[in-house]
Amino acid sequence: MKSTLKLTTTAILVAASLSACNGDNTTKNESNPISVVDQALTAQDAEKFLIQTEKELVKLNLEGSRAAWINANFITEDTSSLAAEADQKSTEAGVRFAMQAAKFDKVNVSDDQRRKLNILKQSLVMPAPQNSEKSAELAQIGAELNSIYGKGKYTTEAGKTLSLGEMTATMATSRNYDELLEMWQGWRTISPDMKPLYIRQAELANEGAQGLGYADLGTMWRSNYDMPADEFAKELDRLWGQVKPLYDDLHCYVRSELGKTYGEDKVPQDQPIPAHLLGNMWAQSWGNIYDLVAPEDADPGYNLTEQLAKNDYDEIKMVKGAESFFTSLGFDALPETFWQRSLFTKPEDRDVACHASAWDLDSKDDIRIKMCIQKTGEDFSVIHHELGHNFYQRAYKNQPVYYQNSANDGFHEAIGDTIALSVTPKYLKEIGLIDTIPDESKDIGLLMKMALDKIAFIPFGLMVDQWRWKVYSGEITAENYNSAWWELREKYQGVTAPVERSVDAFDPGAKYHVPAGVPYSRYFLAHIQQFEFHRALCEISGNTDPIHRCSIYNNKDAGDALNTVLEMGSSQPWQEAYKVLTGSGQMDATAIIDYFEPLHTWLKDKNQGKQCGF
Ligand code: X8Z
Ligand code: ZN
Repeated sequence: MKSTLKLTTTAILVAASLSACNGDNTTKNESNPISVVDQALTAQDAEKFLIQTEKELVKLNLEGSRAAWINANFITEDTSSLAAEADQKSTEAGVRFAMQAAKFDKVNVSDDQRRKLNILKQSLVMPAPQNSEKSAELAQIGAELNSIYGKGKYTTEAGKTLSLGEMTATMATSRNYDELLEMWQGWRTISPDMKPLYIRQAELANEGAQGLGYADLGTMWRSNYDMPADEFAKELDRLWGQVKPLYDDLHCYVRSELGKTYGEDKVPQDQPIPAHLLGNMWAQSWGNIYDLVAPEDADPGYNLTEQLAKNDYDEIKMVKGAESFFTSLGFDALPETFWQRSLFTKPEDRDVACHASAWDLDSKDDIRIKMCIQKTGEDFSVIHHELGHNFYQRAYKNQPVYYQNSANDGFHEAIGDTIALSVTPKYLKEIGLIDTIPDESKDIGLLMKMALDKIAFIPFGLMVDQWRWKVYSGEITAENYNSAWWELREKYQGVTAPVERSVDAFDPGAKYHVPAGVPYSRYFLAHIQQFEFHRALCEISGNTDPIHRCSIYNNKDAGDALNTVLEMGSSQPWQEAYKVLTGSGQMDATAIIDYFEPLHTWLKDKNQGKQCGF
């Protein structure tokens, strides 16, 4: 399902954006070397082609989404096979559309037509070679990888069989070094079987990308941001450079607190942190170990998971709660079918793809989420994240199918998170989830919790695709898959495998987006963007509180501004959509840096005399 040309984005299907064409109505050969140009073609031919293709896309998308939905909700041989068939069909169509679109490279077409043609040329995430045997193989591999991940379980030494959800819960709450280690290692037993499939998938998709004129698949992925691929990679480095000093101080402080908890023999103070001690299966966000690092005297004094339980929040009430934030901004309530067709809890009797996702089946109103909700504060945020996708999908449904997508894929991931930044103590009190708003002396605690979730994530958000880009370019070869993964984990995150990894290990495969073929830079971007969006919406709402205490709840002006951007879909280069909200066409990390400034000052003080770095 990851490889379909799905111009309407679900969280897991292609986040199609478009290629660079700012102020230039012809495609540059550098980024689009498929130039089987037909000189006799005209703008009228382009129009005819785009109209016809739109009709085919609508049909393919609906068929593909239905097959993928059934497969993800009921993983069996049969549903995987049907999903693979649908995937093959839409990937083959996507490759055909891309090739046909390239024929208009030198034709004088309108800006709007050029944008649609470019979108067609760039939207496939897993392009297949033009050979039906190979496209069938690619689709089957994709289904198989998803199936291995979705069915993944581990039987403990004590003989108990655990799902990822159960292991995730233990990773979040256990403070027992050995128990954490068993969970961490246990989950990674699901992925060695993926490795041969992954090697072949990379070969086939690379061949597909090369057939479309790209050097490799990574270059194709990087070409989707209204700027040349190389510039995009540099943008990510620049943004990371802005955040890194704060990350380094957070890392230093957390490592020293973990040293106090587990002992400095277990957490050496001059080494990367063992990856199983950070409250999360992938050490990607660390909010679950807040209690271990909470600043003395600045604890806000509530725990959202406990407050949800005290207030009888079940899964549906959690989703209703998140929905009501969006409706408070002026968005219409979710349709009845959302409640009837979504999956909110993990069924006991079958395998489902539990990784949270948001779907838009028909580009009209059939929006849904699929999520095995746990009744935690963490999942309350994830629900806001998923609904952000759904409200986006509904807002751009009236765009032509080519533009039924976010401005860039980071936007899609950032919207719900932007809303979740407004889930502040003031808001929680307003909806009755807490009784008192902690005073400002507790701000460092609030900021610490948020930094563990957001700042800790940023280098992870970057390294996943650093790894894949190097795999696709051939710089990382199959025998080095795992060692290169850990080199990047150490380099960017300063975390390390807690035990030596065996030669068979394929640890990247234990992270959903790798077997699912979902590009990951989008989440890095989203973490930068959401703070810029939050700051902009807070300004529009007339906020006078410090930015980390601002909530846009109930503010229709902020809702209108947000809706303007959502409705645009991908009809404009993302820089234009960015300007609508932030006034600037360039991403910038100063909003996130400013947000955490009081914490950064505090961390620098606490880290004095400590040995930092990894
Ligand atoms: O995959 C997701 C969402 C669905 S698009 C739940 N996220 C990334 C992850 O879990 O790794 C959200 C944050 C990062
Ligand atoms: Zn998402």
